[in-house]
Amino acid sequence: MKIAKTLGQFIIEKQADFPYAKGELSRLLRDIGIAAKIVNREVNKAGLADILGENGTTNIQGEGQKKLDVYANEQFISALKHGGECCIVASEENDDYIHLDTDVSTDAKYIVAIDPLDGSSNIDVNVGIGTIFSIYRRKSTKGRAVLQDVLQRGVEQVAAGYVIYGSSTMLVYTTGKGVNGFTLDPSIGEFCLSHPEMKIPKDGVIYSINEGYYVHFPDGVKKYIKYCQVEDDKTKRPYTSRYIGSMVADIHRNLIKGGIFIYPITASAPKGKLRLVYECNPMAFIIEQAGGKASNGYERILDLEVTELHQRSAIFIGSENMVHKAEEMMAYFS
Ligand code: AHM
Ligand code: MG
Repeated sequence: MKIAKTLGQFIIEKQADFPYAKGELSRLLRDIGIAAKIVNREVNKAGLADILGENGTTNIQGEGQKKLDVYANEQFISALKHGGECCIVASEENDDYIHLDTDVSTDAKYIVAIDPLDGSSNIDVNVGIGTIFSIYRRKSTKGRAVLQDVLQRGVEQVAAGYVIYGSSTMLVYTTGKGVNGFTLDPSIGEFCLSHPEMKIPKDGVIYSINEGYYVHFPDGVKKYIKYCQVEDDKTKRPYTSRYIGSMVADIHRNLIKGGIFIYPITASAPKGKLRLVYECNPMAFIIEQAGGKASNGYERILDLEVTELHQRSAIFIGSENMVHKAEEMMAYFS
């Protein structure tokens, strides 16, 4: 039997792609992989351990935190702290960013933004959830890193990835040279290369959007949904609708099969629901690297200016031609 390359082996092999690399980014990615395995262990036994349900706390956006949200947040932060390559971690679960370096140790070069457990509403019902991470190099050159080091545009990311805890657990990441996917082999406890050089089809037949909010959508989105539902042999319409309610799982499926995921602005979320720093930028980087497209309906996600840690954005992401079509309809009503 051929033995697949492990994530650790792959990361080291790819280190040579970076002229400035001294191994820090590789170590950082490795640390995230280790934390993902620990979180996976807890997610998998969630029904057995006393870890389901509410934690009794809320995050900055006023959303109730689940015990697993809090657990995953602690695991990733602690892995990054021990690793020593990350000077600041910004998490969707924390009000403010956290310094991992000290006044006397300011050598760490990387900033990590993380959504430790995305798709929280699916935790208690055994449906796929995920982790999303994004890595930047710090820009400031003196002293400790500052907020501006975190508020970089998505186009500045040096790496991004997600972990999907589903029927099997996968880690998918990019360092700007394509996208590779690794499946956790529980028998050896290693992520093994299973999906090399992932490419999203240019066209797809899946659209993913919470249609329950239809009445609150902008006209361009309503028009696009109607377009998806009209019969047309040439474009294989009507498309099929699939919405899990876990961004990672919805986008992962569309990455493999072709499709579009939309979370637009709505009447109740006038700036969109999803967070630019923790969710939209990393997923946009991955999908673009796989040959797809990501926009807020009008502009490329990765070019958007970032002014706040917990900034929200609308997102249209997936197969290039599908996102392009949706943008055309958004432009029609603007
Ligand atoms: P979370 O980070 O609190 O889990 O929220 C993000 C999730 C996404 O994974 C998903 O696409 C979206 O929220 C679902 O929201 P809705 O229930 O409004 O459709
Ligand atoms: Mg999230």
